[in-house]
Amino acid sequence: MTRGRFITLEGGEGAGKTTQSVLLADALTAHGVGALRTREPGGSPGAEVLRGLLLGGSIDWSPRAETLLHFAARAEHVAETVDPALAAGTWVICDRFFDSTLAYQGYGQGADRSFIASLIGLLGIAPDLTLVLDVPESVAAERMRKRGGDADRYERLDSAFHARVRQGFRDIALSEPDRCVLLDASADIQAVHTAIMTAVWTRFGQ
Ligand code: Z5A
Repeated sequence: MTRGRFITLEGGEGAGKTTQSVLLADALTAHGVGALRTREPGGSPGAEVLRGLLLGGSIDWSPRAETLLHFAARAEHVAETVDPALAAGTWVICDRFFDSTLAYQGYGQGADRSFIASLIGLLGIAPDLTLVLDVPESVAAERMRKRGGDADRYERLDSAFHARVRQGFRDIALSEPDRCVLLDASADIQAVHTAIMTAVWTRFGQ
C-alpha cells in the first residue's frame, strides 16, 4: 500500500482555506485519488473537545499553555485520523496544522517560537505540501463581514494581531520553500483553485 499524501492549507481567517479544501478534495476524487478532509483544532473526537476549550471558552490561556493545548489536540488528531488515513493510502487535506501554532501563538501571541519549533520536531509528522493562502486583511475582513456569524476568541483579536499572524505565515512560506507554496488568495475562487491544482500536480505529478 502506497502511503497517502499529506496536504495542509494555512492562512489567516477568511483566506478561503475551507472553500479551497472542498474544491481540492473534489478534484482529487474526480482524479481517482481517495481524499479525506479534516481540520485543526479538531478532526477527531478528543481534539474536537479541546477545540471547544480553545475557541469557545472564556479562559484567557497563557501563550505557552495555549500552544500545548493546540499540540495536545494535534497529537490526538494525528493518532486517530491523519496517520490511519495516510497508512491506508488516502490523501489527507487538512485545514490548518502546526504552521498555525507558529503564526498565531508564536507571531501573534508572543509564545516562544523555539519552544514551538521543538514541539514541531517532536510531533513526528510534517505535511508533504503546505498551501499558504495569503490575503490582505481588508479583503479577509470583507469576506468575514459578508459571511456573518459570531466571532470566536481569535477572530475578536485586533488588526495588529492579525497583521503579525499574516507576516508569520509569509515568513514560514519563504523559509521552507521545499514544503510551502505561497499563493495570492485574493483572486476569485476558481483562480485560486487553479493555482492550487498547479501547485499540487507540480509537487506530486499527475
Ligand atoms: N488556531 C490557532 O490559534 N492555533 C493553531 O494551532 C490552530 C488554530 C490550528 C480556528 O478557526 C482558529 O484557531 C483560527 C486560528 C486558531 N482562528 N482564527 N482567526 P476556524 O477553524 O473556526 O476558522 P478559520 O480556520 O479561521 O477559517 P475561516 O474563518 O472559516 O476562514 P477560511 O476557511 O480561510 O475561509 P472560508 O470559510 O473558505 O471563506 C470565508 C468566506 O469567504 C466564505 O463566505 C467564502 O465563500 C468566501 N470566500 C472564500 N474564498 C473566496 C474568494 N477567493 N473570493 C471571494 N470570497 C471568497
